[in-house]
Amino acid sequence: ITTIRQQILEAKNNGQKLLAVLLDPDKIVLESLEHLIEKINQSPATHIFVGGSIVQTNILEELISVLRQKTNLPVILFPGDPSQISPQADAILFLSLLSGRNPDYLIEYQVQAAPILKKTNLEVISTGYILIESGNETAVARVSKTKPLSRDNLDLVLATAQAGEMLGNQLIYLEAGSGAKQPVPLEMIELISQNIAIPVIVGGGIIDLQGIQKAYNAGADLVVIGTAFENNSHFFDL
Ligand code: 1GP
Repeated sequence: ITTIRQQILEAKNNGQKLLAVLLDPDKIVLESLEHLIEKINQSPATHIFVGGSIVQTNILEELISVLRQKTNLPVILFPGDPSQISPQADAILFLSLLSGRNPDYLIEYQVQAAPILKKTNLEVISTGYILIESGNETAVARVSKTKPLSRDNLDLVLATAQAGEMLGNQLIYLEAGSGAKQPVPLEMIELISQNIAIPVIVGGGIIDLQGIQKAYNAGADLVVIGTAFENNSHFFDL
């Protein structure tokens, strides 16, 4: 059996681009979920990410069980903290917030999550998570109490991504933050993707199809769309 990580790596090596729709359990109205999933199934999406900085509601399990029934797309947890683990998903991005210096998001939450994950069959995908300044304060920065890396300091972002790769991260996620004013700069995507061997995920503030294409052209292997689809379920319609 090939793992989701292997599939992402193979797609990268074949030049095939991937697209994830991010569903935030806190923003989903279960009544509208069937419609949303129908739109996702008609879209070019290859993956569904589930998570958010803070998930207060208890609809995570319900959300994933409906996803399981209504779509064949792989469901990947993208958690803000260890409370957002569901054994029903396929995989989890096991994130380390490399741009920050808050030990909770570098190791404490991972220590708390490990024994929980050991009791599930979730595929654990080690992911270096790098928050980039986006022109506004996003929830990730607020909740994690960390500062994003400057948009202009390409050297520091590259060193951070390379350190993540050396630490054994299997993916690097360049994140502008949900609802970012400005997405991750294209030259940054280009520099990072050309100088690490692992796949690069890019998300935050991408609001149109051209934005997705530009990120791909710059070297993103997987693009994440959250807010734009949340605001308009016809986002992917041609
Ligand atoms: C956030 O990268 C994702 O973690 C998606 O961001 O909501 O801005 O699309 P948006």
